[in-house]
Amino acid sequence: MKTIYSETLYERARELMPGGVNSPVRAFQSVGGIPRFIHRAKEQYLYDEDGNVYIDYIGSWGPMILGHNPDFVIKAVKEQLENGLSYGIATALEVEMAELITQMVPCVEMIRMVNSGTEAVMSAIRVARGFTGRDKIVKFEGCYHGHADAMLVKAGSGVMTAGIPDSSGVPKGCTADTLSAVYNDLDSVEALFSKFPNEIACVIVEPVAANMGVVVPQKGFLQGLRRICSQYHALLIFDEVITGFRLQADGAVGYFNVIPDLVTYGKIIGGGMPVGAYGGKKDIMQMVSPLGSVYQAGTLSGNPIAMCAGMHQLRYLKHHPEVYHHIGFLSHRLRSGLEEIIEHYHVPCTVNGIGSLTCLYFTKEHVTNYALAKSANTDLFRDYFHFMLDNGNYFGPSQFEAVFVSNAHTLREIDKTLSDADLYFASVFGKK
Ligand code: KE4
Repeated sequence: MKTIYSETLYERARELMPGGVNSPVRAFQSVGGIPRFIHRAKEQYLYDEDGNVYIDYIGSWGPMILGHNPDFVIKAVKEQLENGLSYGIATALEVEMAELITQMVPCVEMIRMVNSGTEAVMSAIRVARGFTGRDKIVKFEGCYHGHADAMLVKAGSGVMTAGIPDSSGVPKGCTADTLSAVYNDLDSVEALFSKFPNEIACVIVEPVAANMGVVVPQKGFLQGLRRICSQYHALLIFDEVITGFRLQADGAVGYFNVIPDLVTYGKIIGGGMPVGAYGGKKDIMQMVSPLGSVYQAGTLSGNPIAMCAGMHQLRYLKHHPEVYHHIGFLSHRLRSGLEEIIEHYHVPCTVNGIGSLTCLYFTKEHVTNYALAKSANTDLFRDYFHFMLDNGNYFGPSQFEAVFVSNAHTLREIDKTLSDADLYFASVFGKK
């Protein structure tokens, strides 16, 4: 595959940006090789600067649930552009967006728009601390909640990919109140509450842990977190930056039927534009400035172009539940096809997934938490990743990221990807 333009761009980029990228996972650090610089995207396909075409299994890490550039979203954004890019003043679009999200997820009674998932989580944590008057927070090893200081403790995603369980530059004081528990292990949560019964402001959890690959909550896990938080008067925060509006229209809240006190969003609600949000029970959200004493602000929060793109995508999801059937069906096909292949060639892999989120782990272990995810053979993953990339399948360049399927994908792409995977495993593990 020709990659000369990507190589040239990467050389220039590395002189100007740390690692040549604006977000670490894009740098191919754990898989090596040249990141393919994308020129454009449409529906389920990416087109790089060298003219290569790829099936997109990254989808901008979740936002592009309908595929790239749905015509109706682009049309609406083009029209909105004529009205201006940003005002820093209240708009009807923000009211309509707030009405839409609170209608789609009724436990979100009040919401605040921000500009990223990180900002949403950072703000929700501050609100939980302000509302409870407590300082400690509980997160789970391997879960990633953005790069706010307090969250960079045994985080997932790029932090896990880089193998740095914590980050330098984060003063001890910033993480002193961040307690880590083990995903799918309620005892590890109970132990923290027994030790600090009146000091924990909140438990924040990815309802599906999609930043250490894809780890699905075991039966009763989320319900258990709800029970423990209620028992100790701590808030339960669902970080739905990935699962929100992806598992189904009302996200993990509806899918698992567990009601958190606060929910954070990102990705899908921006339709590809920089958007995050946090919301929940009105009495909690009324803590937020200018109404309450918890300060939070943002120049471009509720930006009209971002609201327009996000709202049109959300409206489509609200009125077309068949999207979830389609992306779930294709993802199930991908997972069962991969399982058939790894079984046939006796490959040391397992497949996790739920809805349109999938992960092929290069370990025989059934991955239910961070320690098991870390047992994956990242060298094997690297070899598989490049074979698939060179054959036109653009997966996330890390064993610890999810595979995203969009409504634009069809059986044709899934079957092509499976046939490429079959070729790879046959070449490495022997003929069928
Ligand atoms: P952002 O600040 O990147 O918009 O959102 C942070 C965040 C918060 N919570 C969850 C559950 C998330 O998955 C994320 C960000 N996800 C990663 C993908 N694993 C973003 C990709 C990247 O860092 O480039």
